[in-house]
Amino acid sequence: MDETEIPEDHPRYASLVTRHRIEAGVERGITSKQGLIAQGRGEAFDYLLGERTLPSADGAARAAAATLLLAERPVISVNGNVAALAPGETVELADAVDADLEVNLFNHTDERVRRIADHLRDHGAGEVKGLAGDGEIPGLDHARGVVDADGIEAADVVVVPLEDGDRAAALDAMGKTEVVIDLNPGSRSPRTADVPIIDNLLRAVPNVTAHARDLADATPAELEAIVDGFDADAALDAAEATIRDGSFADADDA
Ligand code: PTJ
Repeated sequence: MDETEIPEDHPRYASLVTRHRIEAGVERGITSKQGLIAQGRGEAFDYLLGERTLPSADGAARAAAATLLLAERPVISVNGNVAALAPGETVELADAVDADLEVNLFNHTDERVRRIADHLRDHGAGEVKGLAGDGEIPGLDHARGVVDADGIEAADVVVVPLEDGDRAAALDAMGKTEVVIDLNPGSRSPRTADVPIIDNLLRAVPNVTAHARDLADATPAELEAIVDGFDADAALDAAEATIRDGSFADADDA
């Protein structure tokens, strides 16, 4: 079934569209087969969170927007799942905060990097980094540590949606400020992040863009106040409490 054939009134419409996009990503050589498994894990957490943006995740998205607007060299890291699920939205976020886009893969192949870069360009991206591979994240084996010297290696702020825990820790050790988007509040990467956004990247990416547009005229002092007022541990705790309380069943109250 084509994405357009999924009836919009189907109770699991958003989930079916998401699955279809990941499946299509695998078929096009953009998403890895492991991406299907990651998607399944994500869906389970999304269900437990009520498939909505928690107020705490919205606060994190605003802090992420402020962090990106204050950054000197922000980079958004794109993997096979991000490229399949939200290519246009990711390009829009990069435009809104003047960030570079870099393809950075957990299961690296040059072919997949090229395909993802082309896919982002088809969705309006200008330059896409990740093809040079002339930099490194120290402390990781070669394939996992390959980045561009003028991209992630030189960045001050990195957005890493769906990042693996080891790489999140290695980026942290390099002194990067990290914005992580991940539906699992117990995962190591959001726990390492300066700004963990516990939300589906399909909702989180456009939400950060909306906050960035809203904050476009804010002064550096106003942006810094938003960053300083954000409490990463409280945001993680709020998501975890939602899952533990089973309050996802009351999603309409959010
Ligand atoms: O394209 P590559 O080679 O870079 O590989 C990308 C994946 C995602 C396959 C790779 O990084 C991987 O194996 O990731 P993990 O270790 O399975 O972690 C994926 C995390 O993302 C899990 O914590 C999921 O809950 C979460 N996740 C999955 N889908 C979404 C999500 N978080 C937010 N939005 C989603 N749509």
